[in-house]
Amino acid sequence: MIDLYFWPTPNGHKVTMCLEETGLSYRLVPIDIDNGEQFGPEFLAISPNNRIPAIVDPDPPWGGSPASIFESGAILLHLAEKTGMFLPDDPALRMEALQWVFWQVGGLGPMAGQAHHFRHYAKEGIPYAIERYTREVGRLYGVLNRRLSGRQFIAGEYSIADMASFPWINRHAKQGQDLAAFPDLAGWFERVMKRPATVTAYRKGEDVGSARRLRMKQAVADRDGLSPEPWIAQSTVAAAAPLLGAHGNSINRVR
Ligand SMILES: N[C@@H](CCC(=O)N[C@@H](CS)C(=O)NCC(=O)O)C(=O)O
Repeated sequence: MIDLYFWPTPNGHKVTMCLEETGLSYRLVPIDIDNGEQFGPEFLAISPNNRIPAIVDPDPPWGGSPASIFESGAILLHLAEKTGMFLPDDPALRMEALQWVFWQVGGLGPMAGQAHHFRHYAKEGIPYAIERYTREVGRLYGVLNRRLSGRQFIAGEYSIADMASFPWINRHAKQGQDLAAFPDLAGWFERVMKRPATVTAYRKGEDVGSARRLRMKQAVADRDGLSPEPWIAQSTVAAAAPLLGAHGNSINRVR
């Protein structure tokens, strides 16, 4: 069974989407990036960049001992190669799909992440940065919109290129984008959103985040002597308590 080190963020959702589509069995290992768990030494051994997602595949196609893999694009490629699914066999089409995976991890993801940061998390509002990243994300949406003109999916058949981009486009409002301005992108967005694997992936992912957030909230309330929240089992509160104050929040966090 594959272990996915996960938090419900766009880069995390890419991998649950792919795992659900392929039918591989997997287990979610929560890494709460809002509370610094990405900086723990055990996770660093798996993900040298201290970021989710990362996987441990106990049975890599090349044999030998379990393989840890970080970077969402590399993980998607690994899962596609392992299963022979979601990457075209034809070499020219395969290269088309890969170009769009690289476009996402090198362009759309980082720019949208900066837009999230400056629009919602920066300690002070910096109009230049907000304008710069919102405009650049809008330009990238235009690029994807053109690519999708006359196509159902980014590389013809549904592929890891679609799984890479969807979770970022899913946060369009947070990036100050209106999908109505990008009709072909909007049509694609609806098609991907309705896939059963997408629905399941998001449900499982959000469950992880909300369960952990509730435990943390209760643990803080307990520590500070506030009234307990009765719907949370006390055993789960105890399990969350050691996490408190471990690392604090990361100001530069990208999600
Ligand atoms: N290039 C990386 C980016 C991964 C990334 O930025 N992950 C975010 C969540 S979406 C994270 O772990 N942030 C933690 C932090 O900033 O400390 C990938 O595609 O996997």
